[in-house]
Amino acid sequence: MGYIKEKFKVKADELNIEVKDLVKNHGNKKIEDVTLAQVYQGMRGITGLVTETSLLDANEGIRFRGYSIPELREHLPKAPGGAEPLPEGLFYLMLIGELPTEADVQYLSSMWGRRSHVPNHVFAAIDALPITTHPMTMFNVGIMALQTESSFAHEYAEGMNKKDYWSFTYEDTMNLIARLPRIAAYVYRRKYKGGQHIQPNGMLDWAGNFAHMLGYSDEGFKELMRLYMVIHADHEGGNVSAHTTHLVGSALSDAYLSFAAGMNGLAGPLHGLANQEVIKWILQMREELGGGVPTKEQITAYVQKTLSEGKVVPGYGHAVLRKTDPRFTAQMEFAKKHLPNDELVKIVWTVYETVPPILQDLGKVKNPWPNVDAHSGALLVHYGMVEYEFYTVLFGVSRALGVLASLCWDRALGLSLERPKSVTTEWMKQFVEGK
Ligand code: NMX
Ligand code: MLT
Repeated sequence: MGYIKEKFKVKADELNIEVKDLVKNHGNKKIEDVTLAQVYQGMRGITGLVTETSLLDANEGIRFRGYSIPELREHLPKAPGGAEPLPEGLFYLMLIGELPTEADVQYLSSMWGRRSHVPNHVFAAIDALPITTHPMTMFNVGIMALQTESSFAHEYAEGMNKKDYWSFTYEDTMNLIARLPRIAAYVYRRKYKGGQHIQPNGMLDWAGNFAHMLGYSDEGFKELMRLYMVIHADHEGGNVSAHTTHLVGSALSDAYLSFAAGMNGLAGPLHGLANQEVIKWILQMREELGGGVPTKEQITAYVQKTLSEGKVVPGYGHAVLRKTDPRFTAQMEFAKKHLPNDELVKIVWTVYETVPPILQDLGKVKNPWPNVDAHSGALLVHYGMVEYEFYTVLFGVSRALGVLASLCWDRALGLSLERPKSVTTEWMKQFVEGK
């Protein structure tokens, strides 16, 4: 057993004792009341899940094991000569609950490098799809094809003891994270680069190697990938991709099946697909207005048109956040440092100055501020990645870090099958009438 796995087991044993004690001694404590509106409106605000890896504050944004994004950028180990945090370090933090050392990060980099082999039938499954297939569908077909490699599914079929669930979930997690960049890069190069694939470079870190396999040698793009993979990794447990992975995992579906389910949620336009929608919206606006950086007045008119057509303004609003997303701010800081004169970036910033008051004036939008997806496309286009339908795949590779670290915790804590109660509207009507 590797030392990170041993360390995880020690942490999990400790927390298991605390959780058993909490449930035994405080299990009847009421957390909050649930209203009828919450049941109809996406269960917003109902505390119904435990996720160890991160916690969201509506006004401050995400903290990973207590660390904000600016703190992560300061404290997590960097690549040689780099300034952005390595995602390996964030994964370690989310899994173990402590900041990693340089050695921990190197251990993970080389472990994921060693485990990154993808069997040929996965590529064959992707190749069987028409080239017009959306990259998220290709990505997910690749993940599903890779499920043949699940140690958890194999051991379960052999009659695994429930005490070992965590161990094989851990193995699946490490193998899947190691292989995802290869699958994602394969999808990208197949769809957009004539199938000219690039072999991995075992000397690079996980995100640097991903950038390399995508075909980007620019150090700036590698740095962007490191930051991108860190900031998209986790957003506590209730978001669609995290919650879905957790829910499907609660049926003891293995990490491959659970993560693929989460990725199908990420592919929705109100969730991860919003990153492609943002750049599509901006490019269409720029084209309609004849090029250049539009004025605030022009943007206002374009936003009004979008709203009048019954569409949302992509990249703005959030189910939980009530301020500018710190993930947007981190990308803005990256842009100020590396590409302050980029035209698309300037448009993103002018949209940021223009959209919030318009949404606020609608009187119904609870959060008029930008989310993570409002900025990412402009950065990617700058480095030459213009194929915006691919953007959600990048989000997905990153999201694996958080939701799979959480899945390890789910199995280590022996969390139950998730099965909330549902009722009919007839039941609701009778309840309201006091019957
Ligand atoms: N543009 C226009 N209308 C909006 C927007 C927006 N950006 N955000 C919210 N609204 C509307 C929303 O459609 C709803 O209208 P109605 O009552 O007519 O159905 C009303 O405002 C109230 O919605 P909220 O309670 O503020 O938002 P909710 O929690 O339901 O939804 C989002 C959150 C994120 C789905 C919503 O803000 C949205 O559709 N934003 C645009 C899509 C987007 O950027 N999604 C990415 C989220 C981050 N991620 O990566 O997952
Ligand atoms: C996310 O990163 O998952 C999104 O911001 C959506 C959410 O938190 O609900």
